[in-house]
Amino acid sequence: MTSYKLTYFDFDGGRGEPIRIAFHAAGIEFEDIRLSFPEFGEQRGDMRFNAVPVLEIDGTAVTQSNGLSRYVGKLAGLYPNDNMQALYCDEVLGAVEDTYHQVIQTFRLQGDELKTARKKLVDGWFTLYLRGLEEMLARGGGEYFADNRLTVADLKVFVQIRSLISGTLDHVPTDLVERLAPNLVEHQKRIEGDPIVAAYYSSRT
Ligand SMILES: N[C@@H](CCC(=O)N[C@@H](CS)C(=O)NCC(=O)O)C(=O)O
Repeated sequence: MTSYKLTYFDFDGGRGEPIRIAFHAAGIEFEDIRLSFPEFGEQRGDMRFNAVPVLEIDGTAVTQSNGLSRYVGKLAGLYPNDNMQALYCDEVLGAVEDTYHQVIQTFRLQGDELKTARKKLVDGWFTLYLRGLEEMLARGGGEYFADNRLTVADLKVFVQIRSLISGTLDHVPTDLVERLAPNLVEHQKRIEGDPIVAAYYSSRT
């Protein structure tokens, strides 16, 4: 039997979370290594690109969250077979990834510098991004981003919108998504209530 070991931070979000949900959906056991920030600091030097997530498949390490989401998504039946639908799915994964890059640039800032950078992000990239995502959701039929069903694209967006709504990012208003892209709030609730996703979180409690 293939062994899987996923290493990511110890929180239910970010780049690692869609991969965990997809593993659960596939019914595949995996070692869920959750590092605290100090633990990551001790180990990052040994990791390719000094970053997580890292998936070890039978001991071979593989990085890059979107590729990992696609790989586990295929095992779970959460990735489209149709080329066009797969392209839609990939477009969404890439867009969310762009957002992580934008947000991370503000992580080390403090005080007024942080406030100014986050305001710029809200008025600039987030506005563009949320509208773009809504457009892609409409293209997919309004309920899912691709293939008219749950795919890893929905998981990736769900995790990020949940984080935006929850207010974990200082100076990003919690009603931003509701104001700019209300259909994404509906989507977030739909995915949270999806039996696969709900079962995953029940298994965590
Ligand atoms: N392109 C990579 C980016 C990985 C990445 O930057 N991961 C972040 C966590 S979400 C990280 O490990 N940051 C730690 C650091 O930069 O020191 C991916 O998609 O997996």
